[in-house]
Amino acid sequence: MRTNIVIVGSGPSGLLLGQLLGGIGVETVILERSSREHVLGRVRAGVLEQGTVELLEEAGAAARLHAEGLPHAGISLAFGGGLHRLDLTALTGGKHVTVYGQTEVTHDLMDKREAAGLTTVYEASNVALHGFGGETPYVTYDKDGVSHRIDCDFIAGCDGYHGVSRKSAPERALKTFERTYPFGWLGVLAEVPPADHELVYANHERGFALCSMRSAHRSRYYVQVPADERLEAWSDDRFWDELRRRLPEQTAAAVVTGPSFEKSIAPLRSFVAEPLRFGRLFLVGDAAHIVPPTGAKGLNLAASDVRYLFAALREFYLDKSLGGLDAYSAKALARVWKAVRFSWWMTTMLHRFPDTGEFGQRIQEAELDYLVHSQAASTALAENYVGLPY
Ligand code: FAS
Ligand code: PHB
Repeated sequence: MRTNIVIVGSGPSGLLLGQLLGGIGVETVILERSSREHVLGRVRAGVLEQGTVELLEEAGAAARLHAEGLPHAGISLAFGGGLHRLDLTALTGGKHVTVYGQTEVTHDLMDKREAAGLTTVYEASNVALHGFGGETPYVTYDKDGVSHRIDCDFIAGCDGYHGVSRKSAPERALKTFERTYPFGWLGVLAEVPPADHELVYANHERGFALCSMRSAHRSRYYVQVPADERLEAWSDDRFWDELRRRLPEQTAAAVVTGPSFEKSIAPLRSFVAEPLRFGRLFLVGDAAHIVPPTGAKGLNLAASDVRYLFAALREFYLDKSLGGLDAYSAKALARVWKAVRFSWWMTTMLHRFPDTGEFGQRIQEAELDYLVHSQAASTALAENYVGLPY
């Protein structure tokens, strides 16, 4: 078999890249190791930057997003018993974010791909990348006990942190940067109305908490837990009690509790791999970088990489120029590192660190107090949160 581009991974980055390329007549095959149902069963991101929405519009996959997504003009920071709203739209000259679950983005992109008759091979095992250091790369994989080979022009590694693509890069050519955090996020989904009409990020001496949502009837909440915490230790009652302890009184009183239908613990880490290109292999999204979800950047950074790589591939196929592909890694990484910094800063400002002590708690509260009363500091947070220019 032959195609223009083999995309490894059917997450948001692989699907979005495939949809955009399909729109300009560039053929792709997506190889996904899990089943379609497993991919759709994941609960992850919830906040889309305007640039991500625009890319989904360009891919023709934004109809449901505009019908069901929730435009948000602000967020609130809770600390010292008070609640402080940041008017993102006023601070950024009119920008906003859209609350729309990653699961829905993935579903919409899968539907578009299937409607276009584009090929995705689910439950593809033993995916292996070959020849990407030269001009004739190819990918092999097994499906239902049969081995297959796909020859292609390029390989897009959209297979996440645990994927095969980054691990296929020549070790001497790859540099990685990492910081792990001594805590994780315990998240629940419940069919209950949200406690606030916008997101609430809470700093509390017991630990961080986040009030988010998926719709006016479905809430997404998180509390910080130790990195080695066991999910079995958390009944719904314990979760709701701990969440309300970490929120200001008026917000806690507005929390509507109910049975969770999803409960999971996500570890937090900052990770970047450089460069993002190895000959005819390109790394995209979580395959190349991971951010703590505090800044709501993970999914949006995946879309950012897709925007740069799509523009470069369009230049190659339509203008026969390699310039965009040569510039992809540096361009994408420049924006990645700014989002990695912002996510690290939000995480260090809002979470309880084991060794931070009373002094550290006071410093965090002082930084938050300065932030919500300084136009300059609030603007800096707002312009990063809604998404920096590309
Ligand atoms: P993904 O990991 O989504 O997709 C990679 C795909 O490749 C997967 O379908 C995988 O099955 C497949 N794959 C892996 N190895 C393969 C192989 N060898 N062969 C073939 N296929 C292979 N971001 C936020 O902004 N906010 C959040 O709250 C948030 N919460 C998160 C919670 C968790 C538990 C995790 C893991 C991530 C979270 N993220 C969050 C980040 C997340 O949204 C990612 O940024 C986003 O999924 C990135 O998309 P992709 O790059 O497509 O990678
Ligand atoms: C979510 O709704 O899952 C969410 C929102 C904002 C974040 C992280 C997660 O910063």
